Amino acid sequence: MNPDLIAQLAEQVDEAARTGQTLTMLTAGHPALDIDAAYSVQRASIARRVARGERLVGMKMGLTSFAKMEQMGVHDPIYGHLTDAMILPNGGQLQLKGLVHPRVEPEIAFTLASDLCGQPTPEQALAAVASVHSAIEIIDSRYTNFKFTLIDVVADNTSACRYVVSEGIPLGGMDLGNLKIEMDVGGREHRKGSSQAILDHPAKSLARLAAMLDARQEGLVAGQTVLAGAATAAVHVAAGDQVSVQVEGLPDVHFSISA
Ligand code: 0L1
Ligand code: MG
Repeated sequence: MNPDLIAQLAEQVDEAARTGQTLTMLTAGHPALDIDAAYSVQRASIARRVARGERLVGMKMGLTSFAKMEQMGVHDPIYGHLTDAMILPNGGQLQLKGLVHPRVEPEIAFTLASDLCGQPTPEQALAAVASVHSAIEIIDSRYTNFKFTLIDVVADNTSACRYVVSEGIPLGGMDLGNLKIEMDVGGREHRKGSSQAILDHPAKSLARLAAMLDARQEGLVAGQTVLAGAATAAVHVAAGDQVSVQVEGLPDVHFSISA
């Protein structure tokens, strides 16, 4: 696809995220956009953030539950980039001003001890992990009414907005395959899930991310954070909400929301 068009679309998604404005789906005006071009738009939008001084600190997996893949009519998860401007400290406060229509998802996150490239097995992927964390991802699609195609959402950095991680613990012999996960949003929404909903096992999600990056001659780097994916459906948030997530065996994570 024409590099000028990639740059123009990257500017559109980046400006929408920066200013909290909604965006018409890119595919409406550019029906020829394919998944490969969508990842190029995503990459170029992250390059704009980096040029403004943000630092790339990790990656996220999206659409990791088979239920959500079925809902979107796809068979593969998607990935996005995390920058330091997206970090919310554990116990911190998220301001709604400047966001479009945020939702929260309970997740498991990894911090990497070593680079992870190529096509690792889930066991090889876990061997690269320094610590595991409970996490909350705040997603905020820039598209009107949170409606998009797979190609649009990939271009929009898979709706990445902010994320919070708990203190990390070393993996040790912990089996992450079927941990109970609970999320409370403002005392009005309580969701329960299992880490198994994350691509069957969070380690499979990490291995899959490495393989997907490898297909674009990219890889994960020591020190990066990886959000492995959501264990339940996303929940809308409102000013005044406290949001907390408990993952069996991991430290808790929480934050509050202000107008
Ligand atoms: O992190 C996620 O699973 C979200 C991926 C993008 C789809 C959405 O915004 O719901
Ligand atoms: Mg997510």
